[in-house]
Amino acid sequence: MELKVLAKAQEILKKNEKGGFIMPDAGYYEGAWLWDTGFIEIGEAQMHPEKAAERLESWLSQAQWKNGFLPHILFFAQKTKKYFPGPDIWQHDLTSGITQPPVLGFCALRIYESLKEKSPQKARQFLKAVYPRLFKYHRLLFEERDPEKSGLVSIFHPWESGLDNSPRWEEALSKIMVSDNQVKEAKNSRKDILNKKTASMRPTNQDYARYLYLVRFMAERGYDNQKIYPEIPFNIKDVLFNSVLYASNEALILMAVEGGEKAEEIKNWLYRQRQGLEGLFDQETGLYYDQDVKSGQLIKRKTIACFVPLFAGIPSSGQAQKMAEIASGPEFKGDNPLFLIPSTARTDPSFHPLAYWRGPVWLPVNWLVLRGFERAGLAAEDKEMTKTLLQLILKKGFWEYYNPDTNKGLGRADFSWTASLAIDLAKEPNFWKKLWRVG
Ligand code: 2M8
Repeated sequence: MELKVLAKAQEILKKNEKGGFIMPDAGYYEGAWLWDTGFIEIGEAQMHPEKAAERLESWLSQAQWKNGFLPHILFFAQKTKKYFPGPDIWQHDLTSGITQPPVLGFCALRIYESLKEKSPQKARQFLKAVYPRLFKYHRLLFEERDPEKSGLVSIFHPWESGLDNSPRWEEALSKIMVSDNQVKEAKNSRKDILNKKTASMRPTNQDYARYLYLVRFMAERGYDNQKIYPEIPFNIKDVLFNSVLYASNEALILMAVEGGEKAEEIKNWLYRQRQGLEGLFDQETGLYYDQDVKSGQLIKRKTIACFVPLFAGIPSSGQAQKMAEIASGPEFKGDNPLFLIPSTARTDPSFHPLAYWRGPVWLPVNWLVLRGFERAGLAAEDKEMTKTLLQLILKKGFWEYYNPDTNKGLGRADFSWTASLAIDLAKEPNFWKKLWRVG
């Protein structure tokens, strides 16, 4: 099984290569996305560590803004053929103006460790190139996206969460009023609407009108976080984003130690973060939720994001055990013989098995939870999910997402992060356990 997965996965990653990067897929996404790149290079690190190191270095040096910010897309050209919104909307050279879940810290550590086995000198050079960039990005997040020093950084756009049309964002978005003309404009701009089969699964034109409203809100303020933070209608402490940032900070500490750097500032972030994340736990339901900065309330919608604090080692062992029971119970796994976690709970009023992040199973977030089970010492759940995810991919192919009832592949075929994370699962490395020793 392992060899078959590895061969096909590598074929896909090769096919999706362009301009020195690996795109999410070869057909629609015309650029290199932040968290896709992170997940892609985690798999690549295990096959071609030198290339993975080169690509991450080059992505960081081309995408990073002067102030340290890392945008969520580095485009290949000033004009996109199909993908919307392209650089003309973002108004920031070849990049977008928002970020994405900060997975690059633990991705860089993964590459560093593989490279060290092959060439310690190259590994040191890689560390020297990427560590300061990642540190600067994290510092910016803590200084400008958490001015109140809660230990939790804010996101300003649903796309920053990576789980674009998650029901978690419904209420905050409903407060943004958009006119019929704005909805029409969104409709006319979206070429993916031409592909009827996929378009019906993706966010609606109404959603897009609001997404564009938020982009313009930020662009008009020159992407100045100080101006945006107090005014933007969408200001959320996202539980997945912050858990991933925690794990990337742990990775930065390991890298700092390797490179002889001081890690005090990062340790302080971790201390504050742990308190912030613990505050997102809801006793009644046994899960972790996002917090809306405007209302101060937890957004109690059950989605896969509720489980991601496991990846950061935040839940106590009792909490983790209960979370595993919820994940494998009727609300999430349901009757599916495979242990897969849908993006949204089956009991949520907005659950739909075909609707993008409102139900379908996505590999990267399942991977975060599975590694979270591993971290919590829940070996049975970890093993079972690894087995079923590989079975799913072998039987159905490397899709962007899957129907949680029928397991049918959906969205775009031959998707890069599905391929690269399949490599990580098939090789069953002990690598991640090493990361967990810090914290
Ligand atoms: C999807 O998001 C982009 C916007 O960033 C889109 O729909 O146009 C999401 O699935 C996101 O998580 C992912 O990084 C991106 C590329 O795969 O596509």
